[in-house]
Amino acid sequence: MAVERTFAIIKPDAVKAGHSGEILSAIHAAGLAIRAMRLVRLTPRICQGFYHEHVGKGFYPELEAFMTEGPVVILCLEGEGAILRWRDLMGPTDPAKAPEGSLRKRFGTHIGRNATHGSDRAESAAFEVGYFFSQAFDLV
Ligand code: DAT
Ligand code: MG
Repeated sequence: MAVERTFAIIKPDAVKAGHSGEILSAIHAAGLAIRAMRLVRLTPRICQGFYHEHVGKGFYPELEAFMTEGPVVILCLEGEGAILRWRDLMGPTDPAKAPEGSLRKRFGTHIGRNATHGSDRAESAAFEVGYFFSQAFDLV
């Protein structure tokens, strides 16, 4: 399996509830390396660009309101098969369907407030890492 980079967010619900440390611990325990990390507050415009594939869907206004309601931790993670491994650690989109021990089961409350984000494939990982982080200054 190839070494990959993926993009992750600790969403506003998890940051506000004080779960950032436990989520970072899970990243370390899984052997994923942190290549960039920053606490930021998304604006509606930044959120629209990031979630461009979802703009116009019925749930998008709720998604934008949630993602801009407070600070988030943005991360670039790296490791063997990092894209799928981070998705597996998070669990599925809906916390109600997530397995015991997964991050969305532990820290999410429902599909609209699900604690974490992870890129779903190589193309979105490349776009999302580049959307938030600069190769020259942020990625170590
Ligand atoms: P994922 O975050 O698992 O990649 P996605 O890309 O389909 O899921 O959707 C992005 C986010 O939008 C998701 O984390 C939560 C929100 N969302 C998706 N479907 C939703 C729905 N039916 N109702 C409310 N929010 C939804
Ligand atoms: Mg997605």
